[in-house]
Amino acid sequence: MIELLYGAGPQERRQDPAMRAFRADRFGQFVHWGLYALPAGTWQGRTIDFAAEFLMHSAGVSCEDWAALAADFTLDGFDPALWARTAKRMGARYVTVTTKHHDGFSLWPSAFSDFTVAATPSGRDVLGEIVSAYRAEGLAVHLYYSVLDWHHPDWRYALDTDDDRTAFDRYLAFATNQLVELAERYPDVRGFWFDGTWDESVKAHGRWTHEIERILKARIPGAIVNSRLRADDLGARHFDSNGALMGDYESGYERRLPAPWDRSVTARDWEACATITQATWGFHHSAWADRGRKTPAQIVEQLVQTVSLGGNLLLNFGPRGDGSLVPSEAELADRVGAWMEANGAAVHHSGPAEGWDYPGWGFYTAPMDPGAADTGSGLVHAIVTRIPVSGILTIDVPPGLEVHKIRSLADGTSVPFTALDARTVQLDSPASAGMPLVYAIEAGPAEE
Ligand code: JFZ
Repeated sequence: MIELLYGAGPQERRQDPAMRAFRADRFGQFVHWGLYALPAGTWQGRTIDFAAEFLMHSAGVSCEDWAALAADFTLDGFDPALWARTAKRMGARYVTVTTKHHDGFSLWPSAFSDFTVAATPSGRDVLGEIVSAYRAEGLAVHLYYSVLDWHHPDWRYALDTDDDRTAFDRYLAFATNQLVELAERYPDVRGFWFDGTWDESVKAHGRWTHEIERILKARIPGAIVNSRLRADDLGARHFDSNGALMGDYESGYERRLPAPWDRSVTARDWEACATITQATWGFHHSAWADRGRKTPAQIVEQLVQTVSLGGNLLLNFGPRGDGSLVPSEAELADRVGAWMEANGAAVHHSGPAEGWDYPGWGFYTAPMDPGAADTGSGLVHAIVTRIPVSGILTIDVPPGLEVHKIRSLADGTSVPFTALDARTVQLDSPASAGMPLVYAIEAGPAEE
């Protein structure tokens, strides 16, 4: 054991109401919105097929030129109530919204910066309107904050000189001010999602990452903070130098998921974030971004794979520069929502199905019942995402259990099956239904 002042806290998994609610939610909406949605990947006629929120950097735009975009941030199509309804219909139970991305533009009228919505034509508190709209729909709100800041003169990537160190200390004081301001202005948010913490400068300030987590949790009891914030005394990130998770949940799975059979991840809380598009978080207008757009079935598959492994999925939306939703993203939300309407019981309040091994043709999830220790009996949901060519689904029943009944979750109809032996059940697989089919399997102790 290495002695650490700023390593992981003593607690194991949090079991307080906020954390339990977060865990049970399973599905969240990520929103990346800022000035970058206006140029949407093109600067002065040059389209860069790379993340739109990186355009200032990738097109080499000066701070002054980038800041001029604020004049065009007119919110003509901005309807936060519609965003919130869309997210809710999709089955998301929370939203994580960018308050300040790497370009440094603050979506709230921060007292600590001139580069905020206060300098846009409307001057409206955009973030405040978003928070209120989602809260009104009953969704929890988490605030994304990039520590990396291309706009602030005191930001440093590395600390090579005393001047760098002094400047960066000023920068961290600024970030602290902004974060405390966020906690004060929006006290009913549930958590903070940190980003832009990978540079040497931040890694050398494990103490600050530790301190800001403590400060935010003192302001907002129960606040949930992702592991990406944290570095320890030695600069180890996410997991401290002793291998313990820092923050409340692991947030390293980005545009990828743990392998379907990797049960090791069920030991902790985690959240993966995913794009609908190929590799842009902010709105990008080009065919390059559209090319990789996932279908509703792909999104559902990622979601159930995540839930089967005890994680949450944060699915990104990148509204357009005027604040309107991208039509194909709104449509995808509706189609995922239609599936969730019928099958959400396999997602919300669900987690890994203890004892049910990865079947290859899809995923098992089980209702989360924190009270019941003997999981593995009762109800299990089988989500079929990959139909076997043979047309036969084989279910390997955990030892000591037997299957009593199988029905279709969506319409309740009972599904015939054959018990080949104590451990093996077989049924005719569905024909392609377009969207994953969910079977509710009722199992109980095997009669000797
Ligand atoms: C970061 C941001 O740079 C990006 O714009 C977006 O906000 C995303 C959610 O987070 O990008 C990352 C961060 C971490 C990894 C990859 C991209 N990573 O750990 O592989």
